[in-house]
Amino acid sequence: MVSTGDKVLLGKLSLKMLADEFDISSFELVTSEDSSPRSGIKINKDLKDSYEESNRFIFTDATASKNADLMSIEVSSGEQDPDNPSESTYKKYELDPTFSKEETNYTVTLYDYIDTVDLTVTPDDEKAKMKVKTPERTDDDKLNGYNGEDEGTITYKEEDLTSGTKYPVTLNKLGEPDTKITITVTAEDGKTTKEYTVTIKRPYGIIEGSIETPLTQSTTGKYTAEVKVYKSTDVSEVFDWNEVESNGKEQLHEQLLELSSINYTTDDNGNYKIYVIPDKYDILIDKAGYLDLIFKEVEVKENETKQLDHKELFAGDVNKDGVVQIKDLTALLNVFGISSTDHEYEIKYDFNEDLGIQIKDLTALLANFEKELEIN
Ligand SMILES: [Ca+2]
Ligand SMILES: [Ca+2]
Repeated sequence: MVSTGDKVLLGKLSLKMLADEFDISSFELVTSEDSSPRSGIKINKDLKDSYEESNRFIFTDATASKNADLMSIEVSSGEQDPDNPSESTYKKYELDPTFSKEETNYTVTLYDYIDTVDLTVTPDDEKAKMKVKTPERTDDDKLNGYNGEDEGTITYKEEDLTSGTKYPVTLNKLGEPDTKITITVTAEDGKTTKEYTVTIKRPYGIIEGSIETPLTQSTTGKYTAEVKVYKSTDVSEVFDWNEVESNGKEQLHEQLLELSSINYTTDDNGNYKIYVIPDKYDILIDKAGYLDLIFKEVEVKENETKQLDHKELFAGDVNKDGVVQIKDLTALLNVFGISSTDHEYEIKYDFNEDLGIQIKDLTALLANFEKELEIN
């Protein structure tokens, strides 16, 4: 209602909002704070209140915020231990580029042997809602929908993301495509959205090789062994390869088993193909009853395949001290003639894996007598 000071009705003022994203029901007339002369026009807001002190009115937009920005994205692993900082396993990974609200695409390059990272995201407006999409894995830990070639077929799961709370993301394995994380922010208005992506890259190289154990050829038809991969820096903290020759190899097997390693088993044909983070590695090929085979200081570069020589494994080192000797012979003779049903039977005596410990095993041991483990 627009009227003069003495309450003569001049007319009605109606306002129409042309943009539909405003909720007009929550609009309000607010007097301006500048000291313009009085207009002499009084506007009745309702029966009790009226405006007449100002010549200007402002509509306030009391509708929901359109802010769909993020305030921070953090990718980390491990836990912080505030009571004991030295015990903290927490590690924060750098985003490239550094976070800013305007930049929506980030990359993290990860050089750690970990399976998951934590994603902690905070929206700029606490009333905004967030969802996160991450690659889906199958029950047998495969990248769902991935056929080994086309990344477009990978399926993603979407879940709500809570502000400032760690969200665990299972990483794609070394050799698999990059892990793509998409965060969708929906502003308070429920309409304005913004998408941020974080791509986690895991540089890798490949160690490939093969072994054979001719003794098992005619029995199981398989060549299998354990392949243990050690970081050379971890090994060098315990011993120096240059001193192994002079200091003896008796303890080598035990020392290596005490260190943390990445463990694989060859396929039935003795082949192995291992995805590793670019670094220098020592590799132990271990088969019960057989002499160890070692490749030391194998340097693996990004996107390169390090091909290790095809090797035969030699039977007879029952006690795993790096040489086939009288100790192994004595151990074998102690169980000579038994079969796999006997409680004393162990595969380490049964070099040809035919489930009996007999002349074939003894012959193999004697054929390799005084042979030593091989370091390449
Ligand atoms: Ca031995
Ligand atoms: Ca046998």
